[in-house]
This record gives sequence, C-alpha cells and structure tokens, in this order.
Amino acid sequence: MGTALVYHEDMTATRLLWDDPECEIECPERLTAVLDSLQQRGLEQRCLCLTACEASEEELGLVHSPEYIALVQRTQTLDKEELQALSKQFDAVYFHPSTFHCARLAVGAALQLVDAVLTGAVHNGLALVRPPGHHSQKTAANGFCVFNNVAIAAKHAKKKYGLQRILIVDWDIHHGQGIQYVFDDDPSVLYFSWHRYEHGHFWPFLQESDACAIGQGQGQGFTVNLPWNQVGMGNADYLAAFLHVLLPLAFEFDPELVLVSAGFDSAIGDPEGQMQATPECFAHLTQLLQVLAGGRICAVLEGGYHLESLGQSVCMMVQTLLGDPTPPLLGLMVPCQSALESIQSVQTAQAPHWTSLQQNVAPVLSPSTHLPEGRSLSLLAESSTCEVAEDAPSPLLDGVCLRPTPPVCTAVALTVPGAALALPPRVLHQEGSAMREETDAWARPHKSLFQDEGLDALGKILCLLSGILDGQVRSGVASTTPHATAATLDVAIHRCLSHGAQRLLCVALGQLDRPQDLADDGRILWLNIMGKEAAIWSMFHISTPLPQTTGGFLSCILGLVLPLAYGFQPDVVLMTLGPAHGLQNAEAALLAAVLRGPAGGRILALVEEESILQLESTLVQVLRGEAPPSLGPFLMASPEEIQALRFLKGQLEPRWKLLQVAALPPGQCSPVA
Ligand code: X5A
Ligand code: ZN
Repeated sequence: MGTALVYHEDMTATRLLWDDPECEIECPERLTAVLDSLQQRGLEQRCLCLTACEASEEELGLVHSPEYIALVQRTQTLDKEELQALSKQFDAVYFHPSTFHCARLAVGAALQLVDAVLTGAVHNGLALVRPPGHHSQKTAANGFCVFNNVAIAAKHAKKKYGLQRILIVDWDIHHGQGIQYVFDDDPSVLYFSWHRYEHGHFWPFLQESDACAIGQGQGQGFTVNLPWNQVGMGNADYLAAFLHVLLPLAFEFDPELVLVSAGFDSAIGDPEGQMQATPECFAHLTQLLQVLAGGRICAVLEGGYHLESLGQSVCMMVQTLLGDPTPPLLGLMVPCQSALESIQSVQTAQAPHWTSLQQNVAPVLSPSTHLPEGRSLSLLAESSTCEVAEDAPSPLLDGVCLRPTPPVCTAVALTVPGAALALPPRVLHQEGSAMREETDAWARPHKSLFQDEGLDALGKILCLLSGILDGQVRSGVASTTPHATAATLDVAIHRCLSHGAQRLLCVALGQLDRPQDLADDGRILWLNIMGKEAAIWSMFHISTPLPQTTGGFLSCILGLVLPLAYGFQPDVVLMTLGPAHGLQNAEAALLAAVLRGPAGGRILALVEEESILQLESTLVQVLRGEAPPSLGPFLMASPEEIQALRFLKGQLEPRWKLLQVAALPPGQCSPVA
C-alpha cells in the first residue's frame, strides 16, 4: 500500500504550433519539470509508477457528447491552419495532431488512479497529465482543457464502484466551471473550487463562479465556490478557507473518495494566479484532506505554469501523500480582509444547506451569563496586553538542532505488558531509558512519580522525548502510570524548555490541571480540552469543554485547535490523554493526525495507562501518516458547545488571527460588471 503515480510520456507531445500568448504557457515542459523534481527528490522512486492507457470512447462518453468526441478525434488528421481555425472556435484552446491521443491518456490516467485506489492497490496517488481537464464541457474544449479528466473520474467511481459521495477539491486558481456544470444538480458529488475572481473581472468571467452559485435542484449546497477578489492570497488565506469552509462541509458530507483537481497555478510565482501561497502550503492542504475518506485521495494535475513553483508544489503534495511530515508553513498566519470577506460570503451562501456552517457564525464578543463565572472572566483583562505583532514568528526551530529526516518514524514507550505486540515497520519499540540520576532529578518535585513503576515509565519517556527533540525520532506514543500523568506532563514540558524549544503546544485532555508554574511568556500554548468549562487565563492558557457531539468536536478542532496551533507554529506538540479524557478512539486519532501538521510531525502522545491498550495502535498509525478512522455519523453541535466555542473565539481572536471569520454584513453576490 502506498502512493501511485500515473503517467505516460506521450502526454508531452501536444503543444502549441502557432503564436498565441494566452495559450503558450500550457507547454510540454510542465510535465518534464514535474518529473525532474520528483526524481531529484527521490520521490518518484518511492511511488508505484503506473503507465497510463487511453480511456475508451465509452468512458469519454460519461461526460462528453459523441459529436464532440468525434470532433476532437478528427483533429488528428488536420493540418496546422485547420487546427488553428478550429481552436479559435473555443475559448483559450489549442489543438495539435496528438491532442486526441494525449487527452485520452489524461482521462485514462485519472481512471487508472481511481481504480488503483478503490481496489485498495494503493492508499492514494497523483495522475500527471496534459492536457488539463476542469474547464472542458460536454460539447466544448475550454481553457487548455479537452476532456474533463476529473469529472469523468467521478462518474466512473460512481458507476463502477457504486460510490454515493465523492468530494472534488479544485484548488487550481481558475474556476473549474466544466466540473460545476456536470454535477450542478447532483448531490452525490460535492464540488469545491476556489478561484481568482476579482468580482468577475478574471477569466473565465462567469457570474456562476461567485459564491452564490450553490448548485441546482437536488444539488443545492453541493457546489461550493470561493471567489478570491484580490490577488496575493497566501498560506493563511488558503488555510483559513480549508478550516472554516471546506473541511466543515467535507466532514459533514463524509465522502467515500476525494478527487483533487490539483492545479498549482494557485502557488507563488504563477503568472496566471498571482497568488502568494508557498509550495509547503500544498503539503498542509494535502495533509488536511488525508483525514477524509479513509485517506482515499486521487489527485489529477490541472494548471500550474511557473515551472519551478509547479515542480516544488507537486513534490510537497506527493511527499505528503507518501506519509512524510509536513515542512513548516512560513509567514504570519493572518488572513487578509478580502479573504475573510470571501470566506464569509461562501458561509452565508451555504449556511442554509450545511449544519456545520450554521453553528459557525461570527463569535460573540461579550461573554454571556451561560459562560463560566469568576476566574475565567476576571482574567480576560490580560488578553488585551497580548497584541499580535509582539512576537512575530521566529524562524522555526532556529537554534534547535532537529534533523530533517529521522531514521525512525514513530517510537513507542510502554509500561503495560502485552501492549505493542505487533508494531508496523519503522516503528521502534523503545526499550532505552534515561540515566537513573537524571530521571530522579526530573521527578524530584513530584511525589506521584516515585510510586509503583513511575520512575521506570518516566525514564523511558524522557529518553523518547530526547529522541524527538534531537531529531532521531519523529514522533512517539508513551503510556503514563496511573495518577502520574499530570506530573509526567509537567516534567515533559520542563524537559522541552530546557532543550531550548521556543514554542511548545500542550493539548491536554481530561482532568489535567494547568501546572502551577506554567510559563506564560509565549513559549507554551496550553490548551486543556476537558469536561468542565471554557476559560481563558491568558492568550496562551486556554481551557475548553470537551464536546459531546461529532459536530461540536469537529468545530472545536477545525475552528479552535487548528487555528491556534497553526498560528502558534510549535516546535513540538505534547498531546496528553489524562484521567477521564472521554475521547473516542476515532476522535483521539483525528486530533493526533491534524496536530502533525503545525509541528512538522513532532508529536509526543502521552496516554494514561488505562487507555493505552485501546489507543496505542490507532495513534501509532496516524502518527506514521495513515488516515484516522471515521468519526461516525455527524451529530449537530449542541447550543452549549456552540456558545462555548463562540465565546473562546471572540476572546482569542485579537491574538490568533486564524480564528477570524469576518463579522461583516452578509456578503451579497452582485452581477458581473
Ligand atoms: C487548466 C488551466 C487556464 C486557462 C487560462 C486562460 N486553464 N486564460 O489552468
Ligand atoms: Zn488553472
């Protein structure tokens, strides 16, 4: 099981034979540049490489009319003048005698990829194709696209495998109107596209690219358009779009397969998109999608015209599909005003169709009486002293020696006999322990650690933590002895700080009180997800109740935990499941899976002994990059859960800008000028 790469070198054959400044960017070098970068980084060798075969006419007919297919077929024998004349009948299209062959290979590649994933031959994969597909329509080529590779792949997955819910994520910078038209009234395909729009002044200049185009009939709510009205959107804007729009809907939809219209003209340097997102962003977007559909992702290349940016972005995606940890996301995590307005306009347009957006309305800024009394509110004054720009993110890990590719992916340190019977490959069963004197010294302030096996467990955990901090091990799972979880976490925090960690994210579940002497100088972001109450001691010390519904849990993760974690950019994450943590297996797995992103995969999960047997293998799997199990049926968040989240978001927003959801008058879609 791994990642498929589907390709055929014949797809480099089609090219522009005359002068056309609009079309010349769609050139054969796009594919060769991508392959070169994949080879250079040793990524191609790690994939299962499949050679594409041409799609059949019947397969093309899943989307295109026989007349249109015949028309494209006839281009094989046309001369240059005839090709040029025919091309002019379409918008931004060129034909070449090899176009029919290439376009059939492109569709065939997408279908083979879907087959490989849905038969279980691989987890996921990427089809490297030309020509692209998402603009092409039943009877028309459009925007360099001849056959609609991804739309045909979705139809194929429905027909051959009986799938009932397919998510298409179109992160190309152009609106894939071709895909939108095919599934306009089809509720089994959720189509999400963001695109440069500029209030309708950008190609393809369509009113139906705006946020208020939501699908027709039964398909209402299953077309999701996020128009960018300015150029220059960056990592924070893309991340906000995923956290606040795409992922809430995607979890509620619960797809069986994710297809990505993977255009990289949305990346920095691209002449078409003019956006700012760096290649690393695509690693994070990919990783966020990997928690859906059991990790079944089929990506198909669309646009991307800056060869170097394209090559790097594709590498980031493939690396993530292979399960590698994500590189740090650079830049201040502050979405721009225009992005927030766009996000707000989609939320407004889609809210009638999606429960998860209804609960996601703008935060309340003044706490209501339902909220925790006393200490939490009296401490709110502190919040105003923490302004955002005070601590501009220092370069991640500067000064800390963490090597990039540790030989061991995940290590497990256990105190429970019988656990860890069968560990997957590249998982180390950690036997080593810190020196006895060292362990004693760390344990000294905590009586609980001197009981039972407490010191043995701590010795192993210290050793594992050193491995993570030194970069020999990527991530770890360790069990703590009963009654000693809080003490263990306290020691782990001090150990990280003494190693020089600059930003440490502690996500503590269950009854784990905030350590007495917890530094509040911005080095530690303490987030307690527990039974009791929402409370904010400072912009870095936060407590939220554990939601009891899937909807509430997802809102908490997507709307609070991840915006904080990505805004904080931690060196390391300590995820601790303490007494009465109350988390289901699937919830713990999802939390661990998404927390890999902001910390480059450096997570230590500390689990109270009573939970370890149940959780160990799931946690190890997700830390190695496998998909978490499904959360089960979507249950709407309760009013109390929504209220608590709104309160926290409202209080924390001044410091943590990724929490922002524009609190503007609801955006209205205006006619294209
Ligand atoms: C696939 C793709 C863009 C067409 C732009 C025409 N097409 N100006 O990125
Ligand atoms: Zn594009």
